[in-house]
Amino acid sequence: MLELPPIPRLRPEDRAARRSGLLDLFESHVYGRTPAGGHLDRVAVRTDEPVDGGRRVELDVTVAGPRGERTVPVLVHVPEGAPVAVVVALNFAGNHATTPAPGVRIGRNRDVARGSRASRWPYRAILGRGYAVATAHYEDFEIDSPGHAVEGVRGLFSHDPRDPHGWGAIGAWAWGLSRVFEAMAGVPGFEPGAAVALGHSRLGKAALWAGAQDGRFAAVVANDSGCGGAGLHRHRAPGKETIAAITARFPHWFAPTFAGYADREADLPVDAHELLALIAPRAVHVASAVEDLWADPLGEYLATVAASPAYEAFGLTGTRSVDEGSAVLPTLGQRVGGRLSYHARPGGHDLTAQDWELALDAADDAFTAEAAP
Ligand code: GTR
Repeated sequence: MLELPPIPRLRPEDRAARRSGLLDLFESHVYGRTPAGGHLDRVAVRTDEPVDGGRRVELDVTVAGPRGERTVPVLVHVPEGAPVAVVVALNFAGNHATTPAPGVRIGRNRDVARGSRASRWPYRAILGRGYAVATAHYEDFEIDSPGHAVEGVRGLFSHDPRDPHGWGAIGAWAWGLSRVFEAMAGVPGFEPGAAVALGHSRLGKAALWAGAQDGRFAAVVANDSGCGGAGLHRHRAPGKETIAAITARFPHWFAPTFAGYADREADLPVDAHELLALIAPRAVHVASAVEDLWADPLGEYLATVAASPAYEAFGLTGTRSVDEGSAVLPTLGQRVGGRLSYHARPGGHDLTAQDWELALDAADDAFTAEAAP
């Protein structure tokens, strides 16, 4: 029996206090506190050229904190005409890995081939749907291994690795997503419209945490985000990643306190459905791949079911009504729900063209169909 902290039915005047209490719990027990005092410092345009369906723009984005600054290359694709929204998404291997285009500058991963991850970045299709997309290599914000906190974004602030509530790399990547969004104002002649934070896997965790903290993201897409993302910690399933497993391999992702919940999932004061609820009434789309047992697809779906009351309180729909929120996955390849939605597709851990298509359907619905409250 899955016992979760309930989503209370609140009077509108009590929502702000509940929201800040929940944010505080996620900061203290999961991701750590994002320090104040950082900002986007400046944006320089390096290249701006036409591509099939729009333009490709490369930016140098300089972010700063009290102890210094760093410059991150950002690759932007802009559609023809006014975009519906801009999708802000970090990538794993470098901007040049997202496209075979010869002009895109090679990043820190010199041995990664141009376009080697292009299947995850169907730019032509995204532009065709009227969306802009901005990406940066996640390790340009924060190196993804323990002991490197001084080299990345966290090093721009005073960072004490012994602080039990200090922020981890997921917090730094989430911070980076907000700065990339702000940098879009530096793209000549571009009005971004709404913003969507999107991420796959560990970067899906970061997208959710960015959306929970930054209300300027009108929608969040978390693809195969699993443990520490949309997956319910309290859901038991064979082969899934647990708090013990994730904090042993990736201690640098979270606040040090989080590891204390290894094998004590029921004691964690929050669970993933409350992370989704923090984003309500803004749109959330959770995506799973049915063979990706490590990310626990059913635990991700059940998080959306459990978070649905937070949307229903605004007169919006989640996924609870789907088959009365039964404990089986909805039909593969179909998006279910409303402002909070879900899909599972066949296959394994990946970000595919089908994932993008269904995610952009969710964004289309959020920006056009269900009127904003
Ligand atoms: C795995 C990790 C997952 C997920 C994934 C990824 O090794 O255990 O939590 O984040 O990496 O980012 O691809």
